[in-house]
Amino acid sequence: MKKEWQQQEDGVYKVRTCGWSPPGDHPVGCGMHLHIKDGKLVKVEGDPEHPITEGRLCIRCLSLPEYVNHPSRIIHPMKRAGKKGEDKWQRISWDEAWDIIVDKINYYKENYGAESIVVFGGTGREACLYYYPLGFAAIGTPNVCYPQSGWSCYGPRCAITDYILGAGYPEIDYAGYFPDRYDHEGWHLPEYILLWGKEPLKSNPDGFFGHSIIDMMKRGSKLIMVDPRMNWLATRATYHLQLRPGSDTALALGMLNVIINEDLYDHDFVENWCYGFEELSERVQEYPTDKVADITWVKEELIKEAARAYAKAGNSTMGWGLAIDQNPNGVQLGHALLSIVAITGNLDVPGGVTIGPPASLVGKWRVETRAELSEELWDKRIGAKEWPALSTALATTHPDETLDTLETGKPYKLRMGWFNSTNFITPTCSAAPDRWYRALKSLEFCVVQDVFMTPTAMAFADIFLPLSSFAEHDGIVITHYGRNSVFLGAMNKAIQVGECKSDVEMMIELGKRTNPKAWPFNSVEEFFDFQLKPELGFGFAELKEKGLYQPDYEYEKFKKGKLRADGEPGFNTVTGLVELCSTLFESWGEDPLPYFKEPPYSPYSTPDLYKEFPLVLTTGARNYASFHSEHKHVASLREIAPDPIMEIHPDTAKKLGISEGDWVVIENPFGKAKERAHVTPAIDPRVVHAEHGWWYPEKPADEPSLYGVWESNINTLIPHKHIGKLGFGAPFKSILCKVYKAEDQNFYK
Ligand SMILES: Nc1nc2c(c(=O)[nH]1)N[C@H]1C(S)=C(S)[C@@H](COP(=O)(O)OP(=O)(O)OC[C@H]3O[C@@H](n4cnc5c(=O)[nH]c(N)nc54)[C@H](O)[C@@H]3O)O[C@H]1N2
Ligand SMILES: Nc1nc2c(c(=O)[nH]1)N[C@H]1C(S)=C(S)[C@@H](COP(=O)(O)OP(=O)(O)OC[C@H]3O[C@@H](n4cnc5c(=O)[nH]c(N)nc54)[C@H](O)[C@@H]3O)O[C@H]1N2
Ligand SMILES: [Mo]
Repeated sequence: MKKEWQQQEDGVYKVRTCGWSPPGDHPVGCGMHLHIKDGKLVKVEGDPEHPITEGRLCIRCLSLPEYVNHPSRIIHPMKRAGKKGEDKWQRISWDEAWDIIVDKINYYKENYGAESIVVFGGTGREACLYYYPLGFAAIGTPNVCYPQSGWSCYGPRCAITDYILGAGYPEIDYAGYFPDRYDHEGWHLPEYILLWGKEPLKSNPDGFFGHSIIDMMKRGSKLIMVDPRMNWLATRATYHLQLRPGSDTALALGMLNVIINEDLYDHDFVENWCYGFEELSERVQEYPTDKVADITWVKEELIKEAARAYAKAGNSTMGWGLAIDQNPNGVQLGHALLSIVAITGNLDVPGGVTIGPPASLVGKWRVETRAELSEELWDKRIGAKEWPALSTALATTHPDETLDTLETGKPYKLRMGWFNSTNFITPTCSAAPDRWYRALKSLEFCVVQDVFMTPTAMAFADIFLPLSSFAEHDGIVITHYGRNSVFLGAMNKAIQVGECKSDVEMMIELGKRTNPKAWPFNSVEEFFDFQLKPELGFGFAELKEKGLYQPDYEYEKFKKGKLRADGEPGFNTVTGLVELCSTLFESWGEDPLPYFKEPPYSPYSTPDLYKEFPLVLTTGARNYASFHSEHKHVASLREIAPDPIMEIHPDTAKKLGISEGDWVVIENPFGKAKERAHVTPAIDPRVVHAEHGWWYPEKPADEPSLYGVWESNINTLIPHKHIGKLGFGAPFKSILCKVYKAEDQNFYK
């Protein structure tokens, strides 16, 4: 029977869907039609009726048929048939795979306790909703690990928001909640959009559809960009504050200095809804704009003008990006940015910054499954006691402590690993991947779920479980992982490739074998009904018919008692107010007010090292053609981005004898990586930028090559455990390095 979301035309079967992963993506839920012919995905087209993306798609979705039909995909379960690190595998059945895995889980639980098993998961792909229950309720371990040093993605921003605002993830108000979008009555166009360390055109981060920025620019919004690199948006910005990487907190405090001293703040909001304004006012006196200009390399007048423009506007919004998280001083930065938004009266108002309710929509089940673990077992979670600020907000281990545990066997030895959605010895989800690589060798038995063979799977997997792409499975997309979701979308299965299964299918199948009472679902539909019905009153079949569901938004929730569990007006914090001065930070031994601290390695914190390593390195700004380590084997995407690119200013390049396209070595005392120089005035002469995520599927698979994973491994330059006092943030976006032309220019020989 023809459904609303399926159509038949000229032998082509079209399925309407909202994408998530794999291949990697954050939950943007881009609307598209998958064209299926003879059981094969042949084409992808944007869905013009999708209220957010309106038919627009990026090249990663457009090239999905190449990814899905790729000859090197692994489409059956496999077990290792040689030594670890050797490219020898044997095809097995799902039943055999589950038998081996369940035997091993039982063996480690009985002999060493469930805590000897660790589940690793990567960024906010669909899998990130499910690796917690996979660990807590199917495997039964408290150790679920997001291995990026300092948990440096999204988690810090969410935790800061929980502690300072008691609310769900703050996002630019782009009218995403409303079916009539920008025409919605009561919605206002933001006059200024402040984008801080975020480039949403390329990244669509955390479920925010980046081209909404363009939509709003077309309607008249102006931009303030805070970014050490010139990019497309910065060229169109009214103000571009091209700061020294890692000096951000000083800049934010300098802007607060202007806003407070020039009396540009919203008195009503500050008096009624903020705690600690006096203390904050005193603190910002330590950051006059001349001093801040010296620290940040941004002209004093520009800092003043941008702060004034933002504060004086009728309403302004703010998008904060990864540069907040990847900074050991990032908690203070996030605190300062939320303070700017709050005291200028831009919180939870039309065209300002939206905030979600404290409890997330649908996604909260993932963390609640920890009720399956005894208190005694939960107490064994690695690093939880040592890092309470991190472990209160996030249900994982502390990433850096997890590496220490692997290296030392303390407080206990980890023996089994499950890699759910991370390929983290490539320069992705870890600092010091060379150390992780050596330490992970101590794991006796590992399971990897993935679509393709990766360096991580090649090095560690004993069992490889083949994963289906989003074209091949049912699912739900929840923007912002449920914390401030503008919509929920249906992912509709259109095809089956080999014996591949989704994360949800695998999790349920394993759970049924290991802990059946927690997994009563007889189908994925039943599972999604269980997720949706209590919150929304409708199930998965209805979501499929609708295509997507927008929940609407209520502004000024803090005035109406809609943010607190007790129904009182205010915010869900200790004081009931926006905590400009944080009672929780103080209770954890941290300064309750934002302050600037130099990056651990910088021209000013390590001047001697700076003499030998005279460039500030920032890494990982996104490009359209890949998602972290993914897509390197998709030929048409590789044609767009064939090599790892580092950016260097023409003056610096000239001094170093480097020309456009040269292979160069980027080096510091921790490690080195080879990338290709792009000589560009878009970057400050004192700063370089290098891409992350590079490996080479075309290079030898066997160890020691592991697909050339060590050749361009930029994360070997990022040291382990240089994290903030509360356990968050690491210097991925600001470290020192030197750069020289590589002796061997024939990289792909
Ligand atoms: N130097 C530097 N390093 C960085 C960054 C940076 O800016 N600079 N950014 C960091 C950030 S923010 C992050 S979040 C990390 C990301 O790091 P990771 O999330 O570890 O990224 P990948 O290495 O791409 O690993 C993802 C693996 O999961 C597979 N996969 C894709 N989709 C799915 C799915 O739905 N389910 C499952 N089970 N698997 C899937 C992919 O094929 C891939 O092999 O990288 C970090 N690394
Ligand atoms: N195409 C694609 N999209 C992705 C990803 C991907 O790999 N590919 N990864 C996803 C993931 S996991 C994440 S977390 C998001 C991240 O997405 P974003 O939050 O947008 O972060 P980035 O792209 O890392 O960097 C954004 C900007 O920060 C600037 N920047 C660098 N250092 C600093 C600094 O010290 N201070 C400031 N203020 N700015 C700095 C960079 O120049 C860049 O323009 O993207 C997601 N989307
Ligand atoms: Mo991320």
